[in-house]
Amino acid sequence: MEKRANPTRRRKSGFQMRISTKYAPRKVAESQVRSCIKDTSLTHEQMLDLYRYLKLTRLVEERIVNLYRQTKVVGGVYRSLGQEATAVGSAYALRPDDFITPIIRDLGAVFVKGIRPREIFAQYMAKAWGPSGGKDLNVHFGYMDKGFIGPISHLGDMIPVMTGILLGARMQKKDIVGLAYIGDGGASTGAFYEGMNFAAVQKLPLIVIAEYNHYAYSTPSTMQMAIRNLAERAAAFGIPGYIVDGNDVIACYEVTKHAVDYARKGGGAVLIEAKTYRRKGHAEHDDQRYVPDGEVEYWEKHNDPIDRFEKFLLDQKVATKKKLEEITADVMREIDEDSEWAESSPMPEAEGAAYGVFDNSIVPPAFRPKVLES
Ligand SMILES: Cc1ncc(C[n+]2csc(CCOP(=O)(O)OP(=O)(O)O)c2C)c(N)n1
Ligand SMILES: [Mg+2]
Repeated sequence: MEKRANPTRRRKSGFQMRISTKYAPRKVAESQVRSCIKDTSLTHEQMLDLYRYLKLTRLVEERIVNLYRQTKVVGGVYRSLGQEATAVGSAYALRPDDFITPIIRDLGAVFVKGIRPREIFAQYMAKAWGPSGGKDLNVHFGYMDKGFIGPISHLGDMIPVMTGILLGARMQKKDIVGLAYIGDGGASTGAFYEGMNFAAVQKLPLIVIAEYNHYAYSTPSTMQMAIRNLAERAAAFGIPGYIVDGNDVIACYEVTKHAVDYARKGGGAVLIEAKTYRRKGHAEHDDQRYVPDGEVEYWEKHNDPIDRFEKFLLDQKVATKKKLEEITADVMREIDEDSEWAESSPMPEAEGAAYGVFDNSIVPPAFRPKVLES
């Protein structure tokens, strides 16, 4: 008689067993003030470094909003308010030669990668000295030498791009890991599935951070997906999935570090879902009228990633209040200096638009003589 596998056993070796909730958000009573996980390999110095990045992200974004209201910013302003810990904690787990590709809510990861506030201000104001020389906005720029791959707007497409980079790196015998970010909306695209699947089959060292921040534009995640957790999709690719508390910077670091070590050792791709919340609208122009009353305020009061980390640092005696204030003052000094630098920098020359976009032998006719001369 044909032997049939025990269905219970089969389920155990399937996706249920491969999703780890070790770093997932824990339920706490409303009266309890949340902190961060204590089980960490981070040194005190590294923790203060993380704190600096969190404050830098929040305060740079606040300054950009300020500049936007003065009509000095070109295009929209996208905030990561309330979800800064996801980007900062995860990117901090990488080596400098590893690659990242952020989405719009990951300014914190961009800073961890070594990009300076002045570059972000100049980019938002479309200045000539900005990284894309006024050709594109916000985080849409890249530096290959820093392992920073600028995203294009098309959701999902950076997953197969990063997969390709990692395949190329393997062929060149380079030992790098790639970290790609995706939103709950972006994770519904075909490109996401194709990229993840290829990375899984090839056992490429791809770490994907899927940010469950409750909205894609005005669409709540419950109308975006029929499953509860994005991490469950790991089962479809045969890779490990993790759920992490995206507002706990230490948990975000630890889970990513774990995934990075696994991927670098040849384990292959990993999907990490960060549970967080987008406290602002899609962009500054969005008044969030689709958000239920009190929801934003709830997250602000009970689950702010910076408040939580400050509580952790003080409770664990990693720093005094004075030390944290000093770090913040230092960050503000840098922001003042850098935003002034960007504001006083020039706008691009019109003909610069012809360079660095297309093959210069086929530039638009109006610019052709000048470009061919040079
Ligand atoms: C393929 C594709 N479809 C639609 C859009 C328009 N769009 C830009 S951002 C966005 C919402 C993204 O939501 P999510 O992926 O959850 O990221 P979040 O903004 O929440 O960080 C949409 C629909 C796009 N850029 N690309
Ligand atoms: Mg989203």
